[in-house]
Amino acid sequence: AREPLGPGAMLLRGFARPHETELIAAIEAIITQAPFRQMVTPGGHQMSVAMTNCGSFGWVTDRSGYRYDPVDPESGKPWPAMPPLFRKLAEQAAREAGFPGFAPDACLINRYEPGAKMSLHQDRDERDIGAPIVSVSLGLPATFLFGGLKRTDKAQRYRLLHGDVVVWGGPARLAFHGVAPLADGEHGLLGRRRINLTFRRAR
Ligand code: MD5
Ligand code: FE
Repeated sequence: AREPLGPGAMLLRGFARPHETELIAAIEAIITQAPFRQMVTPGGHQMSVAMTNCGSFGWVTDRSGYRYDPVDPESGKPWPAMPPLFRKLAEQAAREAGFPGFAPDACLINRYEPGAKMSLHQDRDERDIGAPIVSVSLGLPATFLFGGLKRTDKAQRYRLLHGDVVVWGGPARLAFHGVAPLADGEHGLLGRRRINLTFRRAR
């Protein structure tokens, strides 16, 4: 089912569910190569969300700033390749939402444990702001905050569940957004965690 959340933002409820087992197996393979880590912001704060990446580029932050890096700074090696299933799923979801031809070159993998959150921010480190971002939610449910183009615009709250996919493009591409502190719970496949994949065209 397609559910518009606002201009340019389309929720595809359960779109990833048929692929849950393969997605989780692929994530497990990625994290043996590039483990989750809690990165530090340029301001010196450790993020509560743990992150890793796959694909040609990975999003990283440290004291020197945010960037897309072809190399994992922890290992000095390229990020694990993006599994073909990831690429296909992101391309299909983008197409359903009106963005045909989406070719992600970066996949940021976020891991939320109970209490982890992501403060309101914009995603503006990608070169082509015309390309959408596709996000895939797995595991525990989250309360997603979807604001406007100004930080002070009132945010709408949406519950994102295991298997939900959201395509953020057009006017939503630069909207402020965040994730409320994760409530504790137990998910049948992922335990006490939420994992979010975000597919991006970085370069
Ligand atoms: C998450 N991650 O649930 C979210 C999903 C991030 C991040 O925000 O930067 O890693 S991506 C949500 C998103 C992306 C681009 C635009 C908008 C939302 N939006 O307009 O609300 O871990
Ligand atoms: Fe974001």
